[in-house]
Amino acid sequence: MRFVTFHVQTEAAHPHLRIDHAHYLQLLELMVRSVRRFHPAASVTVLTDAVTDLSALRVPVSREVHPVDAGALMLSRARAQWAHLQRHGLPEPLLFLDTDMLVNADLSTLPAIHAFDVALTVREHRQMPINGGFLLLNNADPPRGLGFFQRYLRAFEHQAHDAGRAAWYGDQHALAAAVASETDARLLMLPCARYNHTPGNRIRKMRRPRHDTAVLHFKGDRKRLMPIYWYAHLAGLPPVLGLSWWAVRALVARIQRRLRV
Ligand SMILES: [Mn+2]
Repeated sequence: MRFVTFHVQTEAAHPHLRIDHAHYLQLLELMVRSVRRFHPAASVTVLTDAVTDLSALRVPVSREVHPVDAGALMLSRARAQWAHLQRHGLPEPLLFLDTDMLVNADLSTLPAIHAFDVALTVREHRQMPINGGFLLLNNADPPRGLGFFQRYLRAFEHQAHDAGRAAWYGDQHALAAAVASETDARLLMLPCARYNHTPGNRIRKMRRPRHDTAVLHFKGDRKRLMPIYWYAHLAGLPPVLGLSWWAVRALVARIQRRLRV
């Protein structure tokens, strides 16, 4: 199984939040570690642009450069994903996932359990029922999954005259449109509660391990919680030790920031 994410160093930060590149790389690194914890042999590819500096990453990733329009990040991501698929095909199942996610279970069992070409995560949300952070393509019948992706990208390009949508959330509208009109690919709709879970935005929500959750998604300012969950439940330390380790690191980082300004 292969894992592919997207990250660029850009000033056009998400409207809901501003976190700097160094911080994003830390999250990306934890995401990669979580993938490797449950899939030791898996490769992780980062789709990025020519100028983004990934040298601070302390985990092995394949860097793949694509053209990126900072004003249309999500559309650029979809185009880069499509270019990746055209370049490599689907020799194995491939999961496109966000950098602000932690993998919390072995996902390679999904293709063994279900017959599908494309797996997406759905939630109760009228405008955006499908979250764009999780898109799994199975390799059982590659043309079907690739066909779906091409129709998704076409739907995205079609609505991209709306500049806001090309920047953020356009992927989710386009996915919903592609799903609604799909006739060929076998779609597997997975519950967000299990495969794309957004935890409560409280530090205390990180206390317990989520054994029922295969993927955690630290949206918006939940990103600050991602290292806490990692150190408490995935780093391989006893939770109390992991949490203490996180607390010491957070304190040191805060002091370093103070000293710098
Ligand atoms: Mn995300």
